[in-house]
Amino acid sequence: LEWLYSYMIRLRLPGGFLTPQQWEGLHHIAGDHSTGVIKITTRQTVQLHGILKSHVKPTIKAFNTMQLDSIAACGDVNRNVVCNAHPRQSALHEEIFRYADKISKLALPKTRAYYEVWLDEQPILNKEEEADPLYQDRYLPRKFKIGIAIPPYNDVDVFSNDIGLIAIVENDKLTGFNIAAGGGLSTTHGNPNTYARLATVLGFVAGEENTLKAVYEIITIQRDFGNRSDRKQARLKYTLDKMGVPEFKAELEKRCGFALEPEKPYQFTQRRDDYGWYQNHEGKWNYTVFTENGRVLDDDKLAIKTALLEVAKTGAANFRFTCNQNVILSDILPENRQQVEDILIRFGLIAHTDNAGAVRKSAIACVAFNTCPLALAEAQRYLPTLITKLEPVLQKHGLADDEISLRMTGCPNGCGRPYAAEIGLIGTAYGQYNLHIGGDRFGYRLNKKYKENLDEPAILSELDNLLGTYSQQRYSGETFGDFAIRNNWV
Ligand code: SRM
Ligand code: SF4
Repeated sequence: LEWLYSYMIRLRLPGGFLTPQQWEGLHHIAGDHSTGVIKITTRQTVQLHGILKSHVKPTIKAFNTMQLDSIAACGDVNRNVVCNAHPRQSALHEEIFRYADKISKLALPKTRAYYEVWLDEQPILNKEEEADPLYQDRYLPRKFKIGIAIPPYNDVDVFSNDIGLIAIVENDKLTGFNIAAGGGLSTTHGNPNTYARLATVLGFVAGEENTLKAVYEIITIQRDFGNRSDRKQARLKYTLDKMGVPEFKAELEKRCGFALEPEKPYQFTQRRDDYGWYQNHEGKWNYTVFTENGRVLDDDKLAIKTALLEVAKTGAANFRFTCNQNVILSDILPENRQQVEDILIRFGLIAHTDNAGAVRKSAIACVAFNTCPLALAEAQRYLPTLITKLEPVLQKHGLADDEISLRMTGCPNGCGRPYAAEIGLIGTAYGQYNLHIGGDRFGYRLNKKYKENLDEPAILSELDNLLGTYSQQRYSGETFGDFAIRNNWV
């Protein structure tokens, strides 16, 4: 007898896009092979949990019939490439969004092992044909992440990536990208050599060819210089800090064969999702559904999973996932909007999205218990309850409509990017969290630890005090994170 092993499968979805047919297929695969819950992740893709060992191959095969794969969604390789999700964010959205796919392909491992192991492809015996110019025979020292942002929107949290590309649009044309390197959020409790870091902007790169070259060569620098003996020091952020930014940049320019131009001006003014209906420049409609912590399931209050299936069956909307763990029903022709809206109304999704509070709609929680083996505390199963208890506090202080970013993780790995939130709750033990404050609202500044090992009453009481002072003493328009810094709380 063998243990009853069960697995999680995460899809590679550059830019987080599925056709309605693919969503319908995903719905059924989730039902046939997993717990049935479709989880939208903080990197704009979906994962399924509880896939029993005997179901792994059928699941991967079923995805393959829909042109979907999970290659490099985990492991010491470049991960899912994220890009601003909402098509209305720029007339150039489609052009910029396509970079996610180009970069994903550029950094995809060349080995056919996935096809051989899971899809019964016949192995190629000639080793030379398998040589991978990027990963060679050793992959990367650690996972590697790339994000693309279109200012003023930073829903991808661009600076938390190993490489962040910031699209620069001049005279309605995409001229290139500011390129940032060295973002990464994970820390380890009790290990002072680990730290969260936001990416440093190195400069501007014009045109597609040079952009892809620069991305590629940053990966090769990490491949060649990254720490391969200590996994806690192996991310690009440590490589960059060890080399120093000037030396890193010089090495990059040497490998690229061109110099980076000085960074171009840009500004981020929004990180949360645009909920509800928005039309893009072509007149197509998009509806962002509030999907709390990315969990798509039917429960006794809301049949969100069935509702999304109904929408998919109309064929009228694509499905785009956001790094805030929501789904956008997108690219809907004006003549099809009513049909989709009728479904959303019938299943209560519009009321659900409209009625959720501002903090709840800006919040993120990682998976944590009961599937994450690294969890020390609850996150997605608990944050909704905590917010329900926090809402009267916000109400009391007149802050019910303040979109304060609140993020929770079950451990310091930072999968819900809590270090880049105005309020971060980072699990230390069951029911206990470190409270971080002082991050900014748009992803430019990390927060800092304010109090350690708080349980629920302590979290609520601390936040009651802090929010009370903020509501009384803030300048007009000042955010909670900025106020915390001005007040020297951290
Ligand atoms: Fe993560 C490991 C879930 C985004 C930093 N992450 C894990 C694992 C696979 C646990 C494990 O290694 O056994 C978690 C699976 C839990 C489960 O039961 O499903 C897990 N990470 C997630 C997701 C699903 C959280 C979510 O609720 O959405 C996100 C999936 C993203 C995706 O689609 O690819 C997720 N993880 C992140 C992010 C945020 C981001 O990338 O924007 C981070 C922080 C950014 C960064 O990488 O610095 C993150 N995850 C980690 C780390 C720490 C990495 C490090 O540098 O040390 C680990 C642990 C590790 O790699 O050793 C980890
Ligand atoms: Fe698991 Fe920790 Fe990531 Fe949460 S932050 S999903 S607990 S590894």
